[in-house]
Amino acid sequence: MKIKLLALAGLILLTCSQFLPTQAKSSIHPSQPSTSSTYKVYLPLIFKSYTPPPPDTIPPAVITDLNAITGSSTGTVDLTWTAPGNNGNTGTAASYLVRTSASAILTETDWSNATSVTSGIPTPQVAGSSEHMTVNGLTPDATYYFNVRAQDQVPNLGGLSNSPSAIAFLDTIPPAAVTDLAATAGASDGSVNLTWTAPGNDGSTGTANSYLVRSSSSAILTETDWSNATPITIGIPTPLE
Ligand SMILES: [Ca+2]
Ligand SMILES: [Ca+2]
Repeated sequence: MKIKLLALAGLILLTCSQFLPTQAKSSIHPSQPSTSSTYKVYLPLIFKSYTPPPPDTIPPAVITDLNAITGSSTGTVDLTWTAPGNNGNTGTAASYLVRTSASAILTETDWSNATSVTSGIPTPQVAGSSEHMTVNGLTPDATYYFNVRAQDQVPNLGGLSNSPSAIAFLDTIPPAAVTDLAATAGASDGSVNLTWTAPGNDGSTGTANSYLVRSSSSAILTETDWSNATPITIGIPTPLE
């Protein structure tokens, strides 16, 4: 197709050149000697008017489906919403602003008084996409309200979203009890080796945060025994999975 078009363009050029004045022919075929003492070159003049694009005055659309649910790790809430666009619901916004408060964020004054969420905010996807983020560092078991609005590159700021609430995740499930603790004489004077199987964060699932180890001259079988035992502070490993 490209070769055919080139051939056609060449044919038109040759055909047209038959009707051009001699000087013009010379400009098309510079290898041919000019018949005139004055060599004129005819240059096509292209008048190109430049109109700057109109300024962007259209903000992203209001987010109307913000959803907040309790997260899955300590002090978190998960937010989801549908991405607005750069202009209403068209295109892609430049960034999101997320704020949280102990009460609903329904007015610009509420927004001004709310706390900015600064980490975990996603980069906007094209309008209509599903957005998700986890808000971290919240007080477990406390209720938080949220508001998310988008802005474009100008920035034109979108309006306030709906303001749902959720309770920050509180972990109420302790690690499982260690049931296979074994103690053997250590290799050096005054040392004992302890071995056990790691429990999880929730029962036997996940990874615990830390271990507490205590010793006593008698068996530690009850919470009272535990209270009276001596904490060991050196050599305690970080829990494994
Ligand atoms: Ca815009
Ligand atoms: Ca847990």
